[in-house]
Amino acid sequence: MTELLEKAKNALKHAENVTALTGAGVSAESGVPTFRGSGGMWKNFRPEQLAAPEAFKKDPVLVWEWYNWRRELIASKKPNSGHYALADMEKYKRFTLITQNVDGLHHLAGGKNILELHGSIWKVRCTRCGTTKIDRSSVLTVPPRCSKCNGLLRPDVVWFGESLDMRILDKSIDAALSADVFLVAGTSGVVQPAASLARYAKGSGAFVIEVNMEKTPISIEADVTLIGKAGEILPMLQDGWIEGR
Ligand code: BV8
Ligand code: ZN
Repeated sequence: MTELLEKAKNALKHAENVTALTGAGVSAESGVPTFRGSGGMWKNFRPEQLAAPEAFKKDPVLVWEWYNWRRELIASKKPNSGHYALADMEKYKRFTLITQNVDGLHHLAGGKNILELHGSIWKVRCTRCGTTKIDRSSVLTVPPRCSKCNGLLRPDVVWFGESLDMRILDKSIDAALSADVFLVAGTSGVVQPAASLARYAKGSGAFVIEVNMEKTPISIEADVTLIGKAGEILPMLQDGWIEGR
């Protein structure tokens, strides 16, 4: 591992543009269950069954009960050393953080240049008038109604089968294509189009570093795959980008 770690740190030391892509694994050590890990189940439902427009149409109360369960759980969690290490990188590099996570923990850790590819659990959107607002209360009345038009509110996240916000996706692709180092942490590399960003970065000459507890479909693009916890490995990488100051 140390040889791979040194290789990764060296790449970070000489990089000017660094782009990171994170997934649920980066929040795991904060106590937020991952999507496909064992803790991701809720009342025998898999996330993919509830994070979908059809599920919301069929039973908005059930979907809102799931989101309230997640909001309440996440509201009690704090960023971990992996979040803080990534937030720190912004001080030394031209850095863009792309996250698939909707938990807001990268912001809480002090990150500024963050692209929330799949939206935020702390934002709600009216299904009738489209008004969006940030609401950080840990539990919402079910189902929540719009203060403007009394329309049904939904979580302002991207569900399976829904297209992403093209402005955010375009910025993410640009950040992948312009990266000297592309750092992928805590994602199973299953969900598209997020998982393809590593291939775009690789294709345009980036050095790709993967941090995960296991190999993933992204590992084939990685120059270095560091197996271990993001909360432990990302701080080890940190002196790579500080040395390069
Ligand atoms: C789209 C927001 C097209 C909601 C999420 C059929 C029909 C339609 C689309 C598709 C289809 N087939 C495939 C698709 C594409 C689909 C998709 O990718 N499906 C997958 C399941 C195959 N994608 C979509 O639908 C996307 N939209 O394609 O639109 C389109 C275009 C035009 C018009 C209409 C449609 C939208 C995808 C977004 C879905 N929303 N979340 C919410 O959160 O409530 S995705 C969800 O998965 C989360 O965002 C999560 O972050 C994300 C990815 O999962 P991971 O983050 O990777 O988490 P996971 O649990 O999988 O893995 C955790 C990893 O961490 C593991 O590798 C583990 O080893 C590691 N780990 C654990 N602990 C640690 C660790 N690593 C380090 N340290 C640790 N301590
Ligand atoms: Zn409304």
